[in-house]
Amino acid sequence: MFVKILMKHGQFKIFSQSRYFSNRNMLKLKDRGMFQDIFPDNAANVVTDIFNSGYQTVYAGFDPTANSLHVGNLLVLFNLLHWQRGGHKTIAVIGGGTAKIGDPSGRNTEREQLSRLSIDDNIVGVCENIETVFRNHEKYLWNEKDPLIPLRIVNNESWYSQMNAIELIAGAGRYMRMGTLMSRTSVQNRLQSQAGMSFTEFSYQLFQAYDWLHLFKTYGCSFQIGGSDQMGNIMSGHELISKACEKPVYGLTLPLITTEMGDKFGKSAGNAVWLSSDKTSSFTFYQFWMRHPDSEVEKYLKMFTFDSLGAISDLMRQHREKPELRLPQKRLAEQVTLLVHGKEGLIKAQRATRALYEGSISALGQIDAKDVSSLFGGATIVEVLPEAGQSILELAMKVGCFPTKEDAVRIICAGGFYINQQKASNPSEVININVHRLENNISLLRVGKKNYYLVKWLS
Ligand code: YSA
Repeated sequence: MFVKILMKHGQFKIFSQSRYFSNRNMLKLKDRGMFQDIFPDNAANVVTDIFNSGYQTVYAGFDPTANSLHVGNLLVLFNLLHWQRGGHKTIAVIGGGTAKIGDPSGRNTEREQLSRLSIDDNIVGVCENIETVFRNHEKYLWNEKDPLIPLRIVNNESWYSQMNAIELIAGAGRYMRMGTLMSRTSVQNRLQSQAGMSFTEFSYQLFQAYDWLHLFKTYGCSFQIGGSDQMGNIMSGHELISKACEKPVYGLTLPLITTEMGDKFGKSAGNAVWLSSDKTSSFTFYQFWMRHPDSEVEKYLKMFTFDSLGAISDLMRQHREKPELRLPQKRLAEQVTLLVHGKEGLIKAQRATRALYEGSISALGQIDAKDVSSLFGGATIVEVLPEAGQSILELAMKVGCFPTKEDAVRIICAGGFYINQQKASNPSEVININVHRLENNISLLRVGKKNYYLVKWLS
């Protein structure tokens, strides 16, 4: 069997379907811990046959409630990437319309209404995250010759802005039963809480259900994926399409990523690790993955890398022999950072790691002065003119490392002062600009364990 794919230059290329769709049964992702539930409950066997019969179209939605996605959302993007790698068509819905309504799922209070301006700003950031992840995946992590079917990104405001309220309520609304809508966990939790629920948030399910109907009619989209908090909304979409079109559709939910304490990662929980480097630097992002404990790292390698399960268990075997090398943590941090921040971001993060944790002077010399400052706890940057014969003591006093000369001499002589992470214990030693000035035109001074000062040399 063969499929025709439109290439960038406008011509068709014919692919052998069996080769192109070599791993298209997405239910196999259950072995990676990627799926929690499938809806309807008894659909697993039917769905396997559907996957084997040809490519499918799947979507996941992201409400632009912040100007960046976070690592919880990233699991959903990984899942979409697996579908793309399996030769399926993928759609990301940006909820420019639904962000104005506010999804009550997993929240115990009403969302604050977002302004038009901040939603627009957030859409730009979220689209950029998604595009970057898909671009980096194709560039660095897709090693097959066959091209991937590009992700389609749509904003649900594009159909709601063409529609009037009567059309939605009198059309789709008629298929939805109050009893079912009221029974959703997201609704029940809120009705039982003091905060209660506005009609606006109650109506959210109808919008997400209608999105799926729209995508089903427009692109033949029969699958929706989302975190397990999305199950109620996905069930509403299933109900709507089953009644309005009498066609089967399927929902798959993913487990929610939580902290070691079991709290969901996300914006509302206030512990988000963001995908945009403006909000979480590539170094902090890399370190977040490096810090995963041994008990969790295998689970995360399965979810957040494309390494085969065999390669992951080999790595875990090596880890048991030499746990101090932290090989699985390094592999995890490297692969996820490459996907989210690209090669440049990964190099930056690894360089900063060497400079900060391994005391590497050459790595330190390659980091931007501003980045060195934030890396070392926001170290004060002081501009200094190199002067012939300037001693370590004079430099330290100029930069403001010590309140008095007596303190300076005492602490330096006792071995508590460092230049570029090297102990400098002679206060009268003359600064040698060729040695003490690093490639990036800085010197990093340290008093004690963690008081850093950054000298930026003037020329
Ligand atoms: C979905 C479909 C539509 O047609 C329109 C909009 C939406 C968006 C959806 N209602 C929503 O609000 N999603 S979200 O923006 O909060 O999160 C995006 C996705 O990331 C969801 O599938 C959510 O379950 C998932 N997610 C969030 N935190 C997560 C997580 N997944 C795993 N672990 C976490 N910690």
